[in-house]
Amino acid sequence: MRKIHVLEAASENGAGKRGASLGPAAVILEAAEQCSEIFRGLPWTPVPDLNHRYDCRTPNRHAKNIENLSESLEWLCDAVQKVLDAGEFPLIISGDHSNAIGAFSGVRNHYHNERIGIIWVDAHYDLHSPFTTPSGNVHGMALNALIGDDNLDCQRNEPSVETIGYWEKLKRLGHHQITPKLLPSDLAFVGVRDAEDEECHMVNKYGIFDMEPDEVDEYGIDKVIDMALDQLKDCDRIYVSFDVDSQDTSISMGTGTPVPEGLDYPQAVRIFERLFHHPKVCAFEITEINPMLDKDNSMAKIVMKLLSTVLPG
Ligand SMILES: [Mn+2]
Repeated sequence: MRKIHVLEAASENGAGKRGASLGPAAVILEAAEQCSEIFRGLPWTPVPDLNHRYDCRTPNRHAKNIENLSESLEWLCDAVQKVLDAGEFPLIISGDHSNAIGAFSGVRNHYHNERIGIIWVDAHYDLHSPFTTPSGNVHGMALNALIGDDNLDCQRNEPSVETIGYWEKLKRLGHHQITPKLLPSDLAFVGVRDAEDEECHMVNKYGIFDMEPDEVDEYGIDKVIDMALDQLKDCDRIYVSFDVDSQDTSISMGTGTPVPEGLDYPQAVRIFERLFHHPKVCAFEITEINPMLDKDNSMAKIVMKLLSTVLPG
């Protein structure tokens, strides 16, 4: 049994709405409320963030608050690497999805000679760049930063020199400033159903593995997981990122960008059961829980139930 180390990464500088920084706290609160034992005895490390510097008048309107992210995600990168260096398994409970840039960079630092893929369970592709984003929210750019393709075929914005400088720094996070960090062939999407044309262009250009919720219903979740693992069969390691908005809005609205017709609860359970302890999976992220947008902390309750299926206690 691997030794799990929880990293609380509360940065929400990449989100369009406030409150995702409270997601990790909402999960802790729920564990206490339920007298749950699942976190008892697990090392739990909070990672510093720069949420106090969030500025709604950020000068970087095509990558809002990237000036904070390019700095704070270095701490998460280092934290993930240290956990892996210690032989432990990082369970990252993060604020918004831009944290994946820091976390994956830390995985890349540790496994520097290995091929690392990603299973991205989400309602969104998060493949925008400052050159294509309609919102300027960096949580919608996480995978673009890792793939390192600015998607200039679909350029619609003229980011400032300052913004481009920070963006390049984010793409080069980690040792040796490596970019790209991820091959598009080593990425598998599950659950995406809310995408913009610019992102679809990249998915089509690279032929990225992509299973929408209706296809998950059609094939069955186990078959979809088999197919995703087969797509990543040449990878030595796999990073799993579970955005809670992959789930249907009937489960909870406690997330920044809820989208109807998502994954159902049994499908989410299978994703945890099949992937959390999979020998190739080297880190697992849960993200975008926003109790400010929730009722009765229901999303954190769902996350607790999902974690209970894979953590002892
Ligand atoms: Mn999402």
